[in-house]
Amino acid sequence: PQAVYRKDYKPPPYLIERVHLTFVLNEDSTRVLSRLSFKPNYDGEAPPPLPLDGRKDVKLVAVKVAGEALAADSYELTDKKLTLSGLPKGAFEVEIETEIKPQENTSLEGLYKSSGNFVTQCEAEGFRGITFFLDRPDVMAKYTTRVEAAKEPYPVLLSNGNLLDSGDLPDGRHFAVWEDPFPKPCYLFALVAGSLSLKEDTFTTRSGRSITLRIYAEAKDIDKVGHAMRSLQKAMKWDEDVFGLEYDLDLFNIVAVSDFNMGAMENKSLNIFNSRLVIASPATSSDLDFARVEGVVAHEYFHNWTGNRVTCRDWFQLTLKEGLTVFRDQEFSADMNSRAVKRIDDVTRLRTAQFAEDSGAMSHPIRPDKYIKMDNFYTLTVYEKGAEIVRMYNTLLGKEGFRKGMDLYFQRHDGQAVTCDDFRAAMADAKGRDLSAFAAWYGQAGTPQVTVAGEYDAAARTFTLSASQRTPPTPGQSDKAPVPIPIAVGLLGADGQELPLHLKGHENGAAPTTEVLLLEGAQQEFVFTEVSERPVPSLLRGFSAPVKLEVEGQDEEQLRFLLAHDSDPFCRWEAGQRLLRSLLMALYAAAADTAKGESVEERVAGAGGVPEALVGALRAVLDDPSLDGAFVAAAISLPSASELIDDIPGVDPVVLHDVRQYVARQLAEQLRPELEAAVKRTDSAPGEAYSPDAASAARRALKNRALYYLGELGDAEVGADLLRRTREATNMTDHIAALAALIDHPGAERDTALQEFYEAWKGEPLVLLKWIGIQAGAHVPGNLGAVKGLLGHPAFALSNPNMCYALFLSFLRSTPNFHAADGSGYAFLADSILQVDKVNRQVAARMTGSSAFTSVRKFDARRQGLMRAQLQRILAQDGLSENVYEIASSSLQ
Ligand code: HT7
Ligand code: ZN
Repeated sequence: PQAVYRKDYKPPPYLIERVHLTFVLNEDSTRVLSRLSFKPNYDGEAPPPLPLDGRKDVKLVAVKVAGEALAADSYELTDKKLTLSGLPKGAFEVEIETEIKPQENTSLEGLYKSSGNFVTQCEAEGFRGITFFLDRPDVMAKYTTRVEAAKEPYPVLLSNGNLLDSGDLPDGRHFAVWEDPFPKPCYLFALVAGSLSLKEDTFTTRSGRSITLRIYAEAKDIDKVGHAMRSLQKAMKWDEDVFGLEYDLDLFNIVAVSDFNMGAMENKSLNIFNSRLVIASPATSSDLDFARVEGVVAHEYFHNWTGNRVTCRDWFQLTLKEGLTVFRDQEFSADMNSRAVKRIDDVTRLRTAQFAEDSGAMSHPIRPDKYIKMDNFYTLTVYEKGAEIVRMYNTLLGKEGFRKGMDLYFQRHDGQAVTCDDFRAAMADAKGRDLSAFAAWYGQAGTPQVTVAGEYDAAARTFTLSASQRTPPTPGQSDKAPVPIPIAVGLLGADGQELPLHLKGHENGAAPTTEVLLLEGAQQEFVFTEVSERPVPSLLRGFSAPVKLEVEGQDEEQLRFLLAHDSDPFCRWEAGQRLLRSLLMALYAAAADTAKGESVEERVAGAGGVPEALVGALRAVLDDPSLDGAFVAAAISLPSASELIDDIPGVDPVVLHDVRQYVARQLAEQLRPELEAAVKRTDSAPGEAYSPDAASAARRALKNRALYYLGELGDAEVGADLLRRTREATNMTDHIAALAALIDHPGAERDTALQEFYEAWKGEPLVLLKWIGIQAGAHVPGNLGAVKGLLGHPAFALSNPNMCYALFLSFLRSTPNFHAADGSGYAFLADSILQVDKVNRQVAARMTGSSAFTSVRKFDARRQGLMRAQLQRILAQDGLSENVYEIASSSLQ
């Protein structure tokens, strides 16, 4: 397979101004007629050849240039290109007729069928699976789309923009013509034809225009789209209030489909969603589902400006739209719910999954330098780390400065396809600030490690922070330069109060309680003056940069102090996490030393187990009724194994898992009265109506975290209580949490709860995803047989991405089974990747990329050998997709 390099970018030789498409949809095949108006974009006199992107399964029926059929020597057709030559000077029209078979398209790229409906997915390079085209985002054109289909099975015919015309045709067929007045790249093209129900509402913009909002879903789900509709309305209002951005058409459509490779797609005025991110009801959806629907509906809506009106010049710039839009959706959710808890959740995700990506075989900068399949670069790095880079501009420029930068960005680039440098320039120019050093964040992979040491000089009343940074080498990038790192800092006095800050060189009369230090070089010192007492520093407040922080001289007492007093909720939570992390690391070292006892339990207990001081600090948090329940739930949660693995060379993942379980059990035993009290305090009253609002969700978060810990006791009484809770739950959050607390404890309650869950929800595929996921992720050793059994269960379908993710990605989290010492878990994953690859290459690649296979080197020698053998087996497969090839081959290097 051929890689594409960022350095090779060249503008296209021609641009397309107008696109007229006609889709004739039929049961056996679809005809696509495309009329394209080209204009030259080349230098010189002689028209160069025009290479149009295509795919093997797109059958060329006819091609004309300027109304004339092309002679055989004027075009060349290969599996991937249709190249036209001998073209006229100046502007000209090309007409292309193709035939495709959406009903046989299981890749879910281009035009395909889902639950009997026709749908498209064109990002990143799916449009070329429909017709031959300049399938690249810097070719922006105005589209008119005519859709023709049989009326009875496909009463709804949709495309981008405004409906121009519609009517009946002979033979029970009908048509609709849509026109999109905004120029767009083809990846934002969309078409839907099917039998769908509709919920309609409106939104009045700040300039008084009434926008029609429509959500389409299968009839059985249409009563569950209210939350998505409210989320859309809130998002539209928020974008006006915060960024002054108003919706630009009179109609906004969302369509929910059940077969979709990713979460959703921001096609201009016709967003297409994975149904799991639209459909929500208290009985069938958890609080997390409600929050995700709100966040993703907003994310896709926000793309209308950040992605659609201003798009990417090339796919290497993907973070331009995704990093920025993730930042926007994070801020939206923070404003709608608890800002502190949202930040903690986002940082947890970054540290658990993105940091692992940054230190694995597929490590890449937020703006990658090369790819084989662009689909493999819709990653946590491009999205989540990209959002952190945008957040750093916000931190440095302040809210108003950032808004000015956004205004300038739109003023300069509306209607254009631009680069990450253009965005950074707008941010810099808006406030006259030099942000050129931030270029390093776009080109450098890996997570910087920052070390900070503090020194108090009582006589001089100064406190000096010495900060240094280092980024470890990543594959293909051994030398790393320093990057600019904003470190938000506060200083706490002995009474836990914040001290006023006087940063040397920054004196301007004000004495804030948080200062943002900018670490630009490899090493730097920052001096605070007028510091009246030896302070406890609160560092990296709000997680002001995506780095790993080590604080020299920070002892457990200081961390307990910060956990009890820090006014910055992120740092308060982080203090607890640091205490837990260092405990887990110490216990792992003991557990891995087989000379120290027979079992992991013995070795860990011999090392002192969980210290009383830590239990006491967590007890104080649990008992503090003034704290948000979701914050408490996060504060008593253990850091994920994947966060720890990077710091344990040659880790034995099962021993690490056992250590985490041991600590969880110890905490449950020692905090039992407080956990039970928390459950009692937060339990819903009988018959209480469910509400997804932040305060109610926070109560449930604490209750269910406490129940999880209690479940770890494996106590018969708790087991019976959990089973009762699965039966009496009035909402899915509580039902699934009780089942999750039972799932690792074999016994009658677990089996009964699983069986009853299935019986209750067997008609609801979206709910069964939870049932599949919870079983596949169970930590019960020897569970692989049960997981294999799920593959043959009537609830499971390999062709449905959601089902694959629920089963296979959950299995990856089942450490004792996935990492089983005999290699059976790895073999199962490899078999499954190969099987899925034949049906859907994007899903197979996601299964490969999300697994430990991309981090082989982090594990013990035996497991490395077992994983490598499976990667070799995958690579030896005939007909392996380029998607899986790219990830598997990088993982072996
Ligand atoms: N922009 C959307 C990306 C997307 C996608 C990419 C590759 C393959 C399938 C896909 N479906 C959607 C989603 C988003 O970030 O908003
Ligand atoms: Zn996006």
